Amino acid sequence: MIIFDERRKIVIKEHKNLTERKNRMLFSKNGWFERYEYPVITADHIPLNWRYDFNKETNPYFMERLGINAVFNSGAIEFNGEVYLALRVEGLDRKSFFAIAHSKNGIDNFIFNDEPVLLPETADPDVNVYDMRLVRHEDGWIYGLFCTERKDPAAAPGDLSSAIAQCGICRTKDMNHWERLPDLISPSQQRNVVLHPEFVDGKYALYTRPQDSFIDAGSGGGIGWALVDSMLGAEVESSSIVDPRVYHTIKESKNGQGPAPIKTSPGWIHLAHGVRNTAAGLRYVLYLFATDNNSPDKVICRPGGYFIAPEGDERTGDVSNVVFSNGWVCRENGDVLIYYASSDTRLHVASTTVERLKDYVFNTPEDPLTSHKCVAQRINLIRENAKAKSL
Ligand code: M1P
Repeated sequence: MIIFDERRKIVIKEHKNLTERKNRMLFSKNGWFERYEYPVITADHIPLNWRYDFNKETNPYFMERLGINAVFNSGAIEFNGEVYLALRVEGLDRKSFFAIAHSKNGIDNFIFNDEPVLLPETADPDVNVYDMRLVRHEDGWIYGLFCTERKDPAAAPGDLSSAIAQCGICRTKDMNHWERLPDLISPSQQRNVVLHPEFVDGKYALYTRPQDSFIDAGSGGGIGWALVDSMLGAEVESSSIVDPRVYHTIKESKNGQGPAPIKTSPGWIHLAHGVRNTAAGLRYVLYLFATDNNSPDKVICRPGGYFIAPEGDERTGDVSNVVFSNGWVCRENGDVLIYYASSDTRLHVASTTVERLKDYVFNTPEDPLTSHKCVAQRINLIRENAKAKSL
């Protein structure tokens, strides 16, 4: 019993220190956004009663019974004046689920709902669910679109990896009770499906990411766009490409819409992830682009290169060299909090403002696609700087 009491005391104290720790903004060299000293949520932040058995009789060594492996790709929304996250929490058993946590400043002191989300199932139960995008739609509901994964029924005997990815849909009014709607019907597998917050031509609009197989985008050309009549049985009948994959860029292998875009006066600002292949495996970075306010599927500006790439400790984890984002929040005063995960392991926040995002998006030159043109672009900057008095 001594072990139970001693360990319990230490574990509780350490958890309190971690979850009540203030976060600190770091200086930004590029000026686009600020990183923070600590990740906002890690596996260690998960409430202790979700992991330990607190009964002395059944757990004399005060052991963890249901450990957590990682907390990463999280949806985000402002609700009742606070930032709410729909966290992707992964148990040691590799199954992901959603947990809701909220914070006043969105930077630290997140408080978890009492229990994780027990997402209702459809007639075809999900094996794994992850990467929820939260969107307050103008129809009055908060939607959560996520990836639902099931074993591929056509997999050859012995193939225990092939899976089918599709978009699951749920909605809520209070961030506590979730109604499950039918999964998206689509001619191809889908991941990274995001609901646009406004009706377009009287229809619900979806950013899609058609893919030929579970991992490879294959002939899936990039971030897609589809209009559907209803979210109660949404079906993609035809789609077009908003932002294509491009040879020898940061989005050569795959890309995908991050959270829903933010509406600004020159256009919708989008955050997306781009993937390229390397000898060390896939590298995921985040990039921005803008689309027309009246036609959110028409790109009007494409700053070249990445906006956030994994840095320092972010570069290592379960799936190294990855940053991924499916949540950001634009607050009333124009502050923007970007929730990005590193290496499928932990969740970070970066802060910026709508004004800075607009400056970045509309003033960063587009990728000219060849080394020669990139050098010409840089020489132009150098020569303009020679005329500037501040160098
Ligand atoms: O492991 C990196 C990411 O891989 C997938 O993203 P995408 O479908 O674009 O390749 C997702 O499984 C994502 O959750 C994960 O972070």
